[in-house]
Amino acid sequence: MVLTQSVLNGDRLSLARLLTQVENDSPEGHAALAELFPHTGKAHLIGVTGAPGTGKSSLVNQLTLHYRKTDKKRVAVVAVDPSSPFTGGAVLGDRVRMRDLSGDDGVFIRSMASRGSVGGIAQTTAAFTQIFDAAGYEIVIVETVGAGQSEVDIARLAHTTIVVEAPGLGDDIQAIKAGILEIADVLVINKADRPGVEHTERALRSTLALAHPAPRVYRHHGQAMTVITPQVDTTIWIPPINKTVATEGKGIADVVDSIAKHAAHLRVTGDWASRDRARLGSELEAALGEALMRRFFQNIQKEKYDEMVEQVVKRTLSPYEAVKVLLNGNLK
Ligand SMILES: Nc1nc2c(ncn2[C@@H]2O[C@H](COP(=O)(O)OP(=O)(O)OP(=O)(O)O)[C@@H](O)[C@H]2O)c(=O)[nH]1
Ligand SMILES: [Mg+2]
Repeated sequence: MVLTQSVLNGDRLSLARLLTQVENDSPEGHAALAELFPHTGKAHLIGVTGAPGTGKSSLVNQLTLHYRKTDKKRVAVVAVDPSSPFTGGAVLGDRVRMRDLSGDDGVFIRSMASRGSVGGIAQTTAAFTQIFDAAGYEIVIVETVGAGQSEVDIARLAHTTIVVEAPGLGDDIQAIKAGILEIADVLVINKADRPGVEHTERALRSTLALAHPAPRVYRHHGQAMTVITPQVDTTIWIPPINKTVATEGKGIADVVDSIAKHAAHLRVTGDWASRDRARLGSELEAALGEALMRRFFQNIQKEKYDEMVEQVVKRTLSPYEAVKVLLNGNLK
């Protein structure tokens, strides 16, 4: 297919066109995706999530600049905005902040508004990352606002998940509640120029300590001595905490370093492969579920289905029993 070939050749216009086709769930988009799929599996997928306004876009901007300048890596960014009912606001803001990167052929930035995708946000995002991967972007960053399920979805999508916190939002407690720390591979406290950084850091550290008991530190003649346990378990990754001022580009190299260390850890432990497997497995499952639903509705008379809904509404059948009838024709 011509489109696939030009995407593989690095043609930006074709890439943009393909992304739109995939977003619209078009047959051409699906066909191109299938052709590109064998070319995927090379990119490092990085998820960036956190509460609104913590500085995710600013951080992504800086990370991208760093990867371009220092590592000469090609970077693609998908900014998912599930909360915004507008297509303007946040997306435009992101574009403005990304202006340092415009005109760079090694960078591709794409925003995705909440209702922009026909096939569902998680699936479209997964497809986008595959297209970028096939097109030769070595780093693919996905930014989402942490809003419940979306951050779990992103964790499933990424090799490395970065959770961004900021002081003074009172969100250190919220984040812990939402279990966001469970999905974090790297923690970033952005806006480290603001008061309350120490408090946020302390809160994060104590939560992390609960999840990953650290080696004990003893005081001996006033000197801190870390007790090195004989068998240090190298298979356990403890999320590092990095402090940044994204607007000034401070602390970015440390975050890049944490990301690289995490990638190395994934490779050594074999978790890179298992994350790939989990991600592709759940993608397959979602596609299968969708196909089965479609097939089911193609093969059932609308009247029969409506009749089942009616019985459930009347409480003569439970939804569970109704499914049995729909699938088997009777309750057995
Ligand atoms: N003081 C300070 N302000 C920052 C820093 N990083 C970002 N900001 C500002 O915080 C605001 C939000 O930054 P964004 O990068 O848009 O944050 P975001 O998390 O992407 O926001 P949403 O995508 O809307 O959730 C902007 O006004 C930034 O200029 C920082 O390190 N220090
Ligand atoms: Mg943003």
